[in-house]
Amino acid sequence: MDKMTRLLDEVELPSDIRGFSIEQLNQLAAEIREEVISVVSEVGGHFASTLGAVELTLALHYVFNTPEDRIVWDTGHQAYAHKLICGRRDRLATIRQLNGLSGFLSREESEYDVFGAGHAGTSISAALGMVEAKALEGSNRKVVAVISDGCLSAGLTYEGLNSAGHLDRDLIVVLNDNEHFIDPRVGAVSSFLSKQFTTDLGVRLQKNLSNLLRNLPSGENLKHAARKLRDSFLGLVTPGFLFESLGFQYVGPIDGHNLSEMITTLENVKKIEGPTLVHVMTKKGKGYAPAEEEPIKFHAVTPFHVLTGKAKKEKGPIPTYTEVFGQSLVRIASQNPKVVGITAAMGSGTGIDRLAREIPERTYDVGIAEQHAVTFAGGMATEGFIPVVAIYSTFLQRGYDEILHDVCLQNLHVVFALDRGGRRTRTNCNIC
Ligand SMILES: Cc1ncc(C[n+]2csc(CCOP(=O)(O)OP(=O)(O)O)c2C)c(N)n1
Repeated sequence: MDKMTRLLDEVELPSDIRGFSIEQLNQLAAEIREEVISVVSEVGGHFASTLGAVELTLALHYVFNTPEDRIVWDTGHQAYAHKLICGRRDRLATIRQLNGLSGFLSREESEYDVFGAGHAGTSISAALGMVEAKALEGSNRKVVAVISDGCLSAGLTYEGLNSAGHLDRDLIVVLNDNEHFIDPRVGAVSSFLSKQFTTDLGVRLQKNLSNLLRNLPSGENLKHAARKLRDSFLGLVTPGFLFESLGFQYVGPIDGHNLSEMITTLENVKKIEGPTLVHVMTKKGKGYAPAEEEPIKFHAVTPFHVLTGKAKKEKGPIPTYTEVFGQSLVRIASQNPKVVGITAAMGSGTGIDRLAREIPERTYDVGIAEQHAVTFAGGMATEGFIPVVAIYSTFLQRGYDEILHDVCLQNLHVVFALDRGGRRTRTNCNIC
């Protein structure tokens, strides 16, 4: 494609895309992917999650009047496309470098980053706060929280959902479901999402039951009863059941790479009153084959060759701190059957994955749930086990109270292995 005719060159801010046709938006999505691949392959950074969220980013900024309407991204590692169309294209290559763009969301960086992020699970609570403030002011602005499926393992997410169902305001939650965390996803709720849904059973049932309903003989009572039966039945086989029981209206699932479907759905959702959850299915790594095939490896990358997907810098002979930790833990756990390993969704990052491969029955990945990881360890310690809790230092802030209350004050033997304790600057975050 001729660089001079690129649509991306015409886009400085989201308002520039609102007059685009679907065809143009699709072209823009392809150009954004090219740009993200080109920049991240040079400077490294988070990668696969942004590739999966390109169309979602465009649809949101197309339908909602940002920055007046608020889009609250959870975690922020998937927001490179958002940065590109929100005035920061010229600085994308500085991302995660000293004095460069933040790798996550930053209120200092842009008025489009309405809530700073980096730690997972904050979007629903923050967005609900904005909705409530808006209601007190009598404003009509819309507030959308965009949360990925991994964040459904975070306790804070449920505190937000629970409160939202109770307050019953017009909060829109977009669930970006790519069926992954960094590592394979874990937890009862995620298996609920995948088992019940990705089989397509829900979609087929919805279609079949709706057809059946259409062909029923006339008679309002009969139709009403049949509709209720359809909805209750669907509730049992789609994740809608989970969210509806928390007070949300559930919409979806929709194809997160189909701009037309997403735009129509979001336009409709804008008119719904009360808390609404839109379930969007996306593919992590979309548009770059090596990342689609290995989304875990391409979650965050060092510079790589675009043609092969291979890292530019080969790994040296010296083992990393993470490898030494992982090997040592396996050795110690092999010698002592009381030793167990615990991670909070960071198995590969912390090196606990080595223990998971060697002694899976004594390794626990509890999801993005640091607080739970610490108290869970305390519980095991009361029974004579020696839990080794490996958590990046920044995320263990979540479990600080639990360290004091559920481990220290109770004089329990829990080993904390704090990873990535000393390499972070404000903008250069090596966390994940
Ligand atoms: C409190 C906290 N713990 C751990 C992390 C590290 N982390 C960053 S992204 C991520 C996975 C998020 O999965 P998901 O929300 O599904 O997003 P995806 O990467 O699949 O798009 C994790 C565990 C974090 N950012 N915050």
